Amino acid sequence: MDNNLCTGFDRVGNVEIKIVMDSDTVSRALDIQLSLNKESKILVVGLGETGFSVAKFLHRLSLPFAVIDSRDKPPLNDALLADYPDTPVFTGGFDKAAFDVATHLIVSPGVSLQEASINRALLKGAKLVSDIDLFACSTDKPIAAITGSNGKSTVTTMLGSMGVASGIKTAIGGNLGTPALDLLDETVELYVIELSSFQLERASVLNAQVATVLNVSADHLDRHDGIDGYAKEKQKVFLGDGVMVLNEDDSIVREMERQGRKTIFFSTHKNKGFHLRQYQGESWLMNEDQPLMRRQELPLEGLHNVANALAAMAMGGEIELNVTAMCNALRKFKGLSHRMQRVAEFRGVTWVNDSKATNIGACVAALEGYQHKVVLIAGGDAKGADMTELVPAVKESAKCVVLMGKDADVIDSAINGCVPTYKVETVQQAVAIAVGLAKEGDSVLLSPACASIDQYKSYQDRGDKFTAAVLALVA
Ligand code: UMA
Ligand code: ADP
Repeated sequence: MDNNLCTGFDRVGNVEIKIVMDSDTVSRALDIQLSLNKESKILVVGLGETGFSVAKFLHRLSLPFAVIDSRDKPPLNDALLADYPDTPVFTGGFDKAAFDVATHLIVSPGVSLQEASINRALLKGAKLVSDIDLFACSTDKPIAAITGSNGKSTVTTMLGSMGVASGIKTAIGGNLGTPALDLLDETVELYVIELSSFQLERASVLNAQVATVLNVSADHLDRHDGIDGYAKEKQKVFLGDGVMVLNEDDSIVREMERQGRKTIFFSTHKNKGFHLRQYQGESWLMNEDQPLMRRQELPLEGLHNVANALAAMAMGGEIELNVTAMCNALRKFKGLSHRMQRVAEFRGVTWVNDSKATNIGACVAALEGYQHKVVLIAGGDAKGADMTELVPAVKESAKCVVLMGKDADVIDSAINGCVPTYKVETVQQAVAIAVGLAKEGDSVLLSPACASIDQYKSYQDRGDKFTAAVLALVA
């Protein structure tokens, strides 16, 4: 990894959380902004990566806390008890008594706020806090915050590499992987943080110097109050008074513009802000009338990745990154695994792993990137989304669809015979049947439009199994 790019510290054997500002300043900020102090009865809800990072942080500030997790054996239970054996830890359910005494709940993103015990405690006056609040109170260095239904990880990584290319010590993390609190370090000059709707839902302090909502399409509707509620949570990325970077091409995002806030737009359709247009006979990424780089220099497929690059450049400009360095970083950016990743070419058929397409928006973007018809492999847990929204892109770009997982029937009903569908149990079976369906010149695209949780450990696991099956076929 580049010396200037850090994604947190080694957890085991290095439990010290480094706080950028001195402990007294941070403690004062926590007290003023979150009423969090030594008198508080803090309950850390969830003992995964986030919960453990919060525990380390609170311990460092000598703030007493207890931890609770509904699982019998939470993943970081042993690590927590090894490092802090005196911490009260409750597992195997959300014990009501622990919630009854809590004045502050620091709730991990994977835990729904609709959980009865949490809901009750909040109604009784407990304060809801997120790890992002704690993080924001602990640094005065610039934060660039990225959210959206799709493209967060790509833009976070792009912007992180632009920071490095500009010679700035840059830390990237948040929903991307390393919890924000684990990034804190006095040498860091720029934090680039990916934020999910769950993280934002429970945040009240952020004040990013620059922030974006990349796009809004149906996702996680099983955890949010419809698309409007989901979009409202996403807007919390603009807490504070920093610069807003908005997608001109997304009607929900465009409406987020606010009077009195500096706003920069990006677009792949209109000549506005950071945009794509014909210039001297070629397609160029532009900032207003300033040419930035040729589209063909961007080594990523799909118009959505041009939008991602424009968003990252718009954000980078606001934290004064060097334009040449940003363009160079983009020229070298090879994309992330499981996102439109070419796995193999076999007998004239291209196999593509887009397992990270866990919602409709991502699958539609993938399909729209093709000039020819594809064999689409889709299905899994639809998370309550309306699958009819997938149909126009399927009609346009898929010759047939191989369906798997919990909501295969839901997608099948939505497609309603407009292209042939085939049902299978596993992604390996999907590969096996797709071999016979794809002809020379076709692509087979795993872009499930669904979460993997019903059948696989993660989207990575699903993508890895797809890749292994394809490579076995080629071998
Ligand atoms: N869980 C319980 N009981 C509990 C606590 C958690 O059953 O008491 C379950 C949750 O329902 C969930 C799992 O445990 O299925 C993990 O939840 P968590 O909150 O403990 O997760 P962390 O390990 O803290 O990881 C979280 C993010 N996970 C989620 O939002 C589910 C990670 O994003 C993130 O990288 C990490 O914090 C650091 O910031 C992952 C993710 O899947 C990549 N995010 C979703 C997405 O991108 O779509 C939002
Ligand atoms: P996120 O972190 O928001 O899930 P990723 O960068 O990991 O975003 O990409 C997730 C999925 O979304 C992949 O299938 C990818 O091809 C697709 N994707 C990436 N950027 C965009 C975009 N701007 N619009 C629509 N889909 C996108």
